[in-house]
Amino acid sequence: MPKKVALITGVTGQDGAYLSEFLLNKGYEVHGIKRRASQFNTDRIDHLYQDPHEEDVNFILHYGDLTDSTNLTRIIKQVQPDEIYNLAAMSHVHVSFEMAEYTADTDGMGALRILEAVRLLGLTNKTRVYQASTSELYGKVQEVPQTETTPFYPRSPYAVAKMYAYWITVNYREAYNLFACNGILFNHESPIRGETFVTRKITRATSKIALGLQEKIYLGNLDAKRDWGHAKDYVRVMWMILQADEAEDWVIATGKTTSVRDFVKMCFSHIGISLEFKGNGVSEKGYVKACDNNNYNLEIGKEVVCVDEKYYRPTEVDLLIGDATKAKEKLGWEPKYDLKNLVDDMMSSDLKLMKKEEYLKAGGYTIKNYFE
Ligand code: NDP
Ligand code: GDR
Repeated sequence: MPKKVALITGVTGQDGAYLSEFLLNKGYEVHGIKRRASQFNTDRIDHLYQDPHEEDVNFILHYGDLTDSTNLTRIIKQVQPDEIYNLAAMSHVHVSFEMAEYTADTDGMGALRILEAVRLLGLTNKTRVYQASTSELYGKVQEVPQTETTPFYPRSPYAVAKMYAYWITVNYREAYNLFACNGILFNHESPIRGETFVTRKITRATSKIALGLQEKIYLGNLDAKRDWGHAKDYVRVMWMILQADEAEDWVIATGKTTSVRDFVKMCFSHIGISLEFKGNGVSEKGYVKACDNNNYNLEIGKEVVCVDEKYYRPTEVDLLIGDATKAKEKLGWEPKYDLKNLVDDMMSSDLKLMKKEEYLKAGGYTIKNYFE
């Protein structure tokens, strides 16, 4: 059997890294598109790197960008993929309000550029396309839990761009019989989640506060509720979606929702510290209520969480909770991680990282050394 060939856009991101590992383990030849950057941006996939001078190389990187259709067309022509996973995106909802046009170009038009390249290259019968759609499409709450039939009401430039990508994927499926699917994935996190998404921001800060490297964390809306799963569970289902008999759209979620405030409490509780919150809105604060861990010397009553309204969004998505019944019944997908396991995984990893930082700081190694 010849090896299956996959092309992943956004290979340097959280999902791109886990998906690459997953597909390589399945025996795929994996091609990834990475952006040129002034510094190495491949931390998440460095462990998968294979020297191109060796024989039988199965992990191959190409420079590219979703805003450049000639580049995308050339890579797809060269790679002749059986499966394309379009994961690349300007994926930060808050930042999309600052970079609305770029977000539309990358997240919306980028999907069209991929689909159109597949069509123009005559690959519609060969290549299957996965589009990284999102629970942000639901936006303003219409119904809960959200399913494949819940109406969309996007609440950010990011979500509006992703809505175009969603429908153009459906349209290419219907118009050209292309095997193109949307995975409507709810939030999924991991130890390699980007540091400015709220879960990772919290696990990093909790670890730093516990080790005395940081005083407190500033957050935005503590009332927002999200359905958080583990990225490892979610990349597995991306692959399952493209192995299905029919091209369809799928909701992927855990079915449980948790507020940002409770997520903070869970992270502190992982290290034996309980918090209490007082006040509301911008004046709400989180204090240490009890500390049952002798390794961490946090005094009772210490203020560790504050609200800064600069993290509020012009329009917010208040409540996401997904119903993945269709994927469970038709694809046989089941998540292996629950929220507690996710918190444990992220906290253990960030505690290790921050201990390394503490060690380097104690030894006098800081970024300032470069400029002295
Ligand atoms: P990340 O932000 O971690 O990764 C995004 C990837 O896209 C990075 O590799 C980034 O490159 C790349 N990228 C950004 N802009 C461009 C561009 N113009 N051209 C080419 N590549 C680009 O996102 P995730 O891994 O978390 O998410 C993967 C996809 O799934 C995204 O499309 C996201 O919108 C979507 N999604 C994510 C969910 C989640 O909870 N994680 C939930 C639902 C959908 P670089 O490393 O150089 O920045
Ligand atoms: P989200 O993730 O917007 O759901 O998009 P994020 O972690 O950024 O925000 C989740 C919720 O937390 C609230 N929040 C904060 N968010 C951030 N980033 N920083 C803060 O300090 C903070 N304080 C409170 C937010 O207001 C929000 O309600 C993610 C991305 O991965 C998208 O690409 C993906 O499509 C969706 O998940 C599903």
